[in-house]
Amino acid sequence: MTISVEELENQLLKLKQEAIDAIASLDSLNSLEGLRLAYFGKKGQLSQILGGMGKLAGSDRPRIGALANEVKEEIQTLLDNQRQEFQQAEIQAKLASETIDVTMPGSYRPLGRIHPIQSTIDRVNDIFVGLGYTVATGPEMETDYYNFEALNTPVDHPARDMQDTFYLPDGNLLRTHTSSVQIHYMEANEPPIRIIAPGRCYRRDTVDATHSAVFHQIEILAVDEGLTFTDLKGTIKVFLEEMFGADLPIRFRASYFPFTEPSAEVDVQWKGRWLEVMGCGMVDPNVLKKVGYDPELYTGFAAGFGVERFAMVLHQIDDIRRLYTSDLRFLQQF
Ligand code: 2U9
Repeated sequence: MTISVEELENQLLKLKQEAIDAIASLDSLNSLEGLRLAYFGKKGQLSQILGGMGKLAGSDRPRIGALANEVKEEIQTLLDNQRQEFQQAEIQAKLASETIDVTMPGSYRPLGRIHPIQSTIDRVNDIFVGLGYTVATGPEMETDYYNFEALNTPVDHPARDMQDTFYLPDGNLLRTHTSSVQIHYMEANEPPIRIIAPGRCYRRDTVDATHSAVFHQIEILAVDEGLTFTDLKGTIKVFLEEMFGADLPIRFRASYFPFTEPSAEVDVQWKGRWLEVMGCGMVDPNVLKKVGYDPELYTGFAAGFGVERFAMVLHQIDDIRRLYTSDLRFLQQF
C-alpha cells in the first residue's frame, strides 16, 4: 500500500508544530527527556512517520528525507534550547538558594574558651618546656606498684590513708597522683631526666569547696648528676614568679612525702597572706634504686601541685566545684 508524499509532508509538518507547542509548554528537564523520546525514541512519532517512507515512490523519498531531517533538526534544536534554559534556571535557583546575603547579620555562634583548668595546665607546661622539660603522660588506671610501691609507699604505709582512692575489681586503682608517670618514664629512659607530668587524678575525698574526688595535678621531676635542693628552690622560684609575678615572696616549710627526702611545702605571699601552693623535695634514693638508677651517681628533685588549687588562687575562685559544673556564666569569665 503506497502513501502520498503530500500525506507524509503533512504528517511531518503537523508533528513539527505539535513539537513546537509541546516544547513551549514543558516545565521540567524530566518532561523534556520524555518528550525527546516521544519524538526520537525507537517507537517515537518521527521514527513511525519515517517508517512510512518505505511505502513512498522512490523519487519522493529524498524530498521527504530532507524534510524529515529538517523537522528533526528543528525539533532537536528547540529541545536543546529548552534544556539549556531549564539547566540555567536550575543553576540560578541553586545559586539563589546558596547565595549568602553578606549584608545579613551572621548567625552568632558563641566561641568556646579554653577551660581554666586546661589553660592553667597549658601555662605551666609552657613554662617548664621553656626550662627544657618534656611533657610526659600516662594511664589514669594504675597498679598498686606504680602508684604506691615504687614511690616508697608500701602497703601498710600511713601515707596511703591520705591518698585513699578507687580500687577496681582486678586489683588496679585510679591513680592518686601523676608520680606513676615518672616511674614509667624512668624505667624507659636513662638520666638526665627533665619531665613534667600533668593529668587527672582521683582521691576518695569528701567533695567540698576545696576537695574533689577527681582533680588535676602537675608534677615535675629532674634527675641528673649533682642536683641539689638549691636547684629545686631555684626552679620553683622561676616557675612561681612566671605564674604569680616577679619578686613574689616564697617560703619553703619542712614537710614530709614518702617519695622525697628532704621534703617541703611551698607557700607564696599572695594578696597579703601566705598560701600553700605546692610540695616538693629531693627524690628519695629508694625511689631511684627501684627504677635502677644509682643514687650514688644521680640525685633528683620533684615537685607537685593541684591544678584546681592554682586556678582558684590565680582567679580568686571560691569553690572548686565551679570548675566542674559547666556553668557558662562562670566559664565565660575566663
Ligand atoms: C617521683 C619522685 C618524687 C612528686 C611530689 C609533691 C611533692 C606534692 C602534692 C601537691 C598537691 C599532691 O595534689 S596534691 O595534693 N604533691 O606536694 N609531689 S613532691 O614527687 C615525686 C614524684 C615522682 C618519681
